[in-house]
Amino acid sequence: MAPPQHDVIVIGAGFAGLRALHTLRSAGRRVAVLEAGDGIGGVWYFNRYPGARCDIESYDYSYSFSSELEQEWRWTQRYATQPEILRYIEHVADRFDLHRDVHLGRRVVRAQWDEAAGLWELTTEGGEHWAAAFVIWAVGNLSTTKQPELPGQADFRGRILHTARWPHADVDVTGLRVGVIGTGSSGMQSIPILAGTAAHLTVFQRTANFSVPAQHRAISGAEDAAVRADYPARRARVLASPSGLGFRPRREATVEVPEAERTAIFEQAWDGAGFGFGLAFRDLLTDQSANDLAAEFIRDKIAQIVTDPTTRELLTPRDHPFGAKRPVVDDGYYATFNRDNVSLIDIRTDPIDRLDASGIVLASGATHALDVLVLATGFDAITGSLLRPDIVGRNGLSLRQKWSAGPITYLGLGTHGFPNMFTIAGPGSPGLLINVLVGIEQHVDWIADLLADMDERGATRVEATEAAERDWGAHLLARTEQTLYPKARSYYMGDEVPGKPRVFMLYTGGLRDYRRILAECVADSYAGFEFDKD
Ligand code: N01
Repeated sequence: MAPPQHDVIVIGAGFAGLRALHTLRSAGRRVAVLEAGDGIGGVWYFNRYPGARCDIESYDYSYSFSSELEQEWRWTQRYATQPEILRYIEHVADRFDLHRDVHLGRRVVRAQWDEAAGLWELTTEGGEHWAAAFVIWAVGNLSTTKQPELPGQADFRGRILHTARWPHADVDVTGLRVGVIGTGSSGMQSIPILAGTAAHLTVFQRTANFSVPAQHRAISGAEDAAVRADYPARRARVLASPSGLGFRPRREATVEVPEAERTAIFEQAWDGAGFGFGLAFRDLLTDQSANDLAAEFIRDKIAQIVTDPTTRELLTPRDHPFGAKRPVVDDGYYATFNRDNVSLIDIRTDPIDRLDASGIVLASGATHALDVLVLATGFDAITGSLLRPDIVGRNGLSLRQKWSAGPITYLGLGTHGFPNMFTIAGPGSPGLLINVLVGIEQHVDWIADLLADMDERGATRVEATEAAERDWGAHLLARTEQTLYPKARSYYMGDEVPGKPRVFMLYTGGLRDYRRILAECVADSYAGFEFDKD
């Protein structure tokens, strides 16, 4: 084999992969990014469904590494829409000349560590071979779509669309009968928009979900100027906050706050905080009584909004704590069910049996004629895109084998048996429990520093030790047990895919603690990692 042309291969050209390319290339490394899609942007390239937008404020869901970039980009909305985010990503790629090292249409299907050569050898779906000393998986937590196998799908004469594989050309549902399966963020964001033009919209709901209003608004020139003048302080507030959103939860226990004051705090958060509603108090995800109060507040809101009693009850979440399953930030979701052209079907009590030529047939025999069926059914989350390729480490150990009972990592960055391999914002890290942009930048900078440290040591190989990842696993479990997360069936726990191991896959201790732990690891000469030269 010819000598490799690259020091580092990064898989994925979303926010994480592009940041890794820029940072590592700026440090003088030869980097290539392999991207399965036909364009850059990762989830923001693929998730083009109507209403798709971020639920973290635009300024905070942006790169922080360049003050010039901060000053020259103008966000127009409090929560950026998918097209605006994709334009931003394209701008970054042009601005930092990233395209030349991004190779599109390359789905990596195999990665094999060659112990003698000290290289990762990668194979793409098209049969190309790539090699590099280091490999970084920047494949995202929510990128392998879940397409439920519905019997009779081939018979259906209408169109089937997945929210995360939405066509690039406009989809016009004017005058059509539309069905949506799934009421997570994608479903709840798209339902109000689809209802606006469809002749009839039928929502097939399995689990009622908590949602808080996004309170979208345009960003005025004055607000934008104020943010730009204050960017460093804003970034500092984000880094000091537990979730990377810049919100500091109140210190008091929820139940200790007098009822009238507590309700006023919830009202204020409902009216303005968007996703920050969940951070109104510090203990909403650790104390059941506190959580009950927040959940009841939202149930009351639903009761005030939805007029039909049967629909209202169906939309009211009662089977999990607020926030233990990813809550949604919506724009008019509950009110949409007051429209005459919208109906809600409870597929928990009357499951979907099959599709036939004209639409959905339920177990009871009831039929719903459709022209378009939207699958808002989500993803094989967190580990899906890491276990889809065949990743083979030292001594022929495959990642699928190693993670057969759930992901095992050290700090969410490396895993024993897989030298010179890193994951960004994936399992074992805070991942998507925090502002993932902050998590991504933190990981990329940490890896860049580690590689620089290896240069100084004269080391060429780095690998997490077995003991370190065992301790980290125990720490993850201990932190999770302090929370209400295990009380919900969620994709955090692997519940979204039948047969997936049921373990909580992320670090729940928050951004500040995680940053401290990563800094301590560095200060201790990268304790928990082994090098071929110390
Ligand atoms: O996916 P989901 P999503 N039969 O997994 C249902 C991020 N995101 O694409 O709850 C019937 O949340 C499933 O039902 P149940 C965000 O992190 C962010 O909506 O399993 N129903 C559920 O209702 C989000 O959390 C933004 O009972 C089936 C839904 O489909 C994550 O992406 C926007 C089914 C899936 O919900 C994923 O969101 C969009 C089946 N076989 C997404 N399988 C923003 O930034 C699944 N369901 C705002």
